Amino acid sequence: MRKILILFIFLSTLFLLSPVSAHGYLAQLTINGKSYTGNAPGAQPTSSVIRQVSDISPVKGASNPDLNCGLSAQFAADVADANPGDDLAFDWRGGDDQNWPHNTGPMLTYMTSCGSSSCTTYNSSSSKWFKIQQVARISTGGPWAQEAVMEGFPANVTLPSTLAPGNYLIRHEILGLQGAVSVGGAEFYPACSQIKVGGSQTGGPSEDELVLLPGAYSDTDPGIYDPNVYDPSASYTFPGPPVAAFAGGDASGTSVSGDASASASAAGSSSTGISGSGDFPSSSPSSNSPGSSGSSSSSSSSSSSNTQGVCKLQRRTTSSLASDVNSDLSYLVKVSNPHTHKRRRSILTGLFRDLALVYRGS
Ligand SMILES: [Cu+2]
Repeated sequence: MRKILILFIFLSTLFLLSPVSAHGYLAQLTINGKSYTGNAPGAQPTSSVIRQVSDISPVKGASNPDLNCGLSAQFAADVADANPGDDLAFDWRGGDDQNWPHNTGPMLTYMTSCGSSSCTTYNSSSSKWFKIQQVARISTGGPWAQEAVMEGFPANVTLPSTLAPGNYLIRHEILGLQGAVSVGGAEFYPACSQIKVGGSQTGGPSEDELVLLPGAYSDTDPGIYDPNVYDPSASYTFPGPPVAAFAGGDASGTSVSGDASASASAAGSSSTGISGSGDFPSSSPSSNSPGSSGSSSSSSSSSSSNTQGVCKLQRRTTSSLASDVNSDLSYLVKVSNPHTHKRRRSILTGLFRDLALVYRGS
């Protein structure tokens, strides 16, 4: 009987721990069919347009400096060419190239101007960002658009059709709200890509649509601390500023096409072409001091290192637990990767049922 109890405790622990260690990163960006590969966290960096982050773990805390572009984000060597109205596809992956592990929470897209020179050495830590798109549940009571990313589809975003030419960072962000029923439970996954927009449009945000990141969010914002996150009929309030008017305004946050199981193509495409107000800041922010050599990595806060420490600890705990288990259970470890939650859940449910029968029968 004691053996069964120990087994039961192990299984419960594995079940509780492993989703926590399931995180990920932006592995690829595709612009009008042309793909740019990102560097996995920790990998020797190769030329990319996606700024490499140091770990697949999330940024924790709305005021964490790494909210800017991800954990200790580094400058990338390349820039991707794009044009107003282009379709972008953000392909997020879990660690070990598994599917993205989460399906709860919105996805938001911001941009900022790198000024007159290329984004390759642009420090965005004090930059002013504007929002061009945001998606939540695909319909009232329906799944989150993020669900499609979990199923292996990229998240689709369309550049505003009137976007003025220039050097931009595009910041695609997934919010993991699976723990958002507690204050501080939200997981932030921002990823910055360096693009150069061509054309001769004149659109841009107005001054009051610009925000700092961190700065635009608070840990107690209704869309970040959300006790009703698992209630499908509950309304959701996006954090941060509204979608910039020239990018379609708030309408782009709710107009979605297709269901999440078929495509993550949520909104984006709804840039309505409202002509820009023309007061988009054309010079780079004064805080972007020419001598600043580091990216946001220099401002990596202790809280983010703690976050990574905790995540690594959790991974270690899970794997050492796994190595302790007897060989009969080794297949459980094999299916404990992030994108087989459902399958593992049903296997575990079956095992629990069997254990309960054994228990009752003994
Ligand atoms: Cu995660």
